[in-house]
Amino acid sequence: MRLYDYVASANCYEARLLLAQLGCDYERVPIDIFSGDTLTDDFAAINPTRSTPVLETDDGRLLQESNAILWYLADGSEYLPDDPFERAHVLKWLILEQSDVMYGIGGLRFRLLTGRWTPDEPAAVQRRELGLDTLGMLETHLQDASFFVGDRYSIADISLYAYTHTAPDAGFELDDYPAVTGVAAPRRAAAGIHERPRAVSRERAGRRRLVGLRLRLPAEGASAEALNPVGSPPNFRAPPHRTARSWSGSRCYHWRSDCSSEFCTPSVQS
Ligand SMILES: N[C@@H](CCC(=O)N[C@@H](CS)C(=O)NCC(=O)O)C(=O)O
Repeated sequence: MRLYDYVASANCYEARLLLAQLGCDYERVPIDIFSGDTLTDDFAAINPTRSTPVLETDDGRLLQESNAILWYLADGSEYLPDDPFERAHVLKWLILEQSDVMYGIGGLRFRLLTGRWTPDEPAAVQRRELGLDTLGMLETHLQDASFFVGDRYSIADISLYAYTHTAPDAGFELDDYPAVTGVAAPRRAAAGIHERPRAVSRERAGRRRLVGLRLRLPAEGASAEALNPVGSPPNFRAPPHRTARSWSGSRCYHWRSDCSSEFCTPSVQS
């Protein structure tokens, strides 16, 4: 298997995390979205929406979208329930991850870290409100539950963990969400889940304080190194703004390199 992967993307991190927890061998193909790697014709053939992650199976089939990748990899494993109702709830959380967590936290994080927005401009304020509502929603759910679906860790926990754990990068105070941040250590221990490996947190300690989310790895989880956490390439803070064009039918799409899918949405010109 092969994963086309941008290191600072939490969408990609989801896939890396599950691959590590499943113990899958795979080839990681690093994609640098700021160097134009997603803007080439070769990459368009891999993913017409020009975003990462993309999974390539051993027989050469391609699967795009982080949550679709999670679903495919987890099917038949302990990370995706068999029960149809629980599976539907997993799907519900994957949808909310894209609509609310990624939009309200991930997209805001990207724009603030890259200096495209300042925290007080209207668009950022609007995203922040959504992010706060979303963290509140997650907090409310976790006050009565150890996991997002049923009584065990699933891809819903992985998906929601990905951008939620980067929320301090976007200025969110995770201490305000104790159920999300996991002050309930005894419950975590009872559930047989770890805190995030220290080595993972250390990498980011220079930029923000350590957080110990409750959306945790199973006790038998892979090593911190194998988890290959969300990284920050040197040019992450000051990327050049680039555009590229591709033609599809009679429409011209202008693509902009960004770390959020709604930015990958083409602006259509006649
Ligand atoms: N909905 C997509 C979003 C993926 C996405 O936005 N990926 C970003 C990195 S976080 C990307 O590769 N952007 C490439 C670009 O904008 O050129 C998913 O969940 O996989």
